[in-house]
Amino acid sequence: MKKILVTGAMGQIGSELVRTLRQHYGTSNVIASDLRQSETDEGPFEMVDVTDEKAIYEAANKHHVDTIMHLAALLSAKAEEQPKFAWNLNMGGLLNALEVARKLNLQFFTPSSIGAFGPTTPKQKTPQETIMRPTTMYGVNKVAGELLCNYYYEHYGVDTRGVRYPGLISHGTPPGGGTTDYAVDIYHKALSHKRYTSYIAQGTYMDMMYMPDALNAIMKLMEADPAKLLHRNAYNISAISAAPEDFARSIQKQIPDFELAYDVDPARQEIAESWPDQLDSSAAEAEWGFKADYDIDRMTADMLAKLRTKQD
Ligand code: NAD
Ligand code: AKB
Repeated sequence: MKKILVTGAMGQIGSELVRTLRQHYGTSNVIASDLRQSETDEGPFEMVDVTDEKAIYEAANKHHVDTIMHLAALLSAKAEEQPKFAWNLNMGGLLNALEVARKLNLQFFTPSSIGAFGPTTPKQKTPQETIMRPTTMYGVNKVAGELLCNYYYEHYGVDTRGVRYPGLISHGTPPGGGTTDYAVDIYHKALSHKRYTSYIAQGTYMDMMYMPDALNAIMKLMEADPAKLLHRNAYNISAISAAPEDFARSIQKQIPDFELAYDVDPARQEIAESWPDQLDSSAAEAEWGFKADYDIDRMTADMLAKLRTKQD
């Protein structure tokens, strides 16, 4: 039975990952940690600032965990507004968490992102191994983070594992300031206003994924046979390549009078244009059986149904 410390556990991924992990491994075996505490969360929680290595160490040691899932980070759009702060949090936090994993001999997961790629990367079927010259601070952090995780595996034998997540779509905790956040907001506005104004331009494709597929990927990867993991830091995974008009078309199958307008934000548009349209996830499929269950229409139906339930 695993015992896991999750950093950044109150965020978009963490809040749902903690629930899934607790269903799987038992509530007392999953320790949520963050700078802020949820009022509704009922399992073990520690207030941990990841820029403080001692605080991570003490939480991990106190609960005798065998795994760290490190999620605390600043996402792409916010990181562009505060690049130095982003570097300190994204790189400093990761280094601290890896040091704790090394000292306590813990298994380690942290997500990379499609943001690790840049404008010179092939956009279609982006290979597992290809040009990685990102032009954002977030992307620089993600590439360096992948390399740092590999360093800890190669030099210290820490069992580090990671995926390059697409933009994640979920109905729980709102996203924290990324470029792909529009793909969550569009569903909320479809129900509340039957209209959405996109800050990303028509025809701008990015990789997207529904949260249940993202959570399944973590569970599968962390339980995979280590001998098969040739690309452990970090695997391309992919589900839905979509532009704003694809979300609109999918929503219109459920809400026929939904309308999409555009008011492009140049800063986030520039980031979006530097990212791939769709990753090739064949290494993840071959090495640990990655598979996405949700296409855009299945995701839309589920998102709208879940959001309607919350409105009632
Ligand atoms: P989020 O912004 O929703 O949540 C981040 C959490 O970290 C927040 O709860 C915040 O309070 C916490 N945090 C911030 N600073 C902290 C600190 N100093 N110490 C402790 N906690 C701190 O982010 P998310 O979307 O859940 O992303 C989690 C990870 O997944 C990040 O590494 C992100 O880059 C990666 N990722 C996310 C997506 C996505 O679409 N959500 C896609 C690709 C990769
Ligand atoms: C962001 O837009 O910053 C994130 C990501 C794809 O990493 N959603």
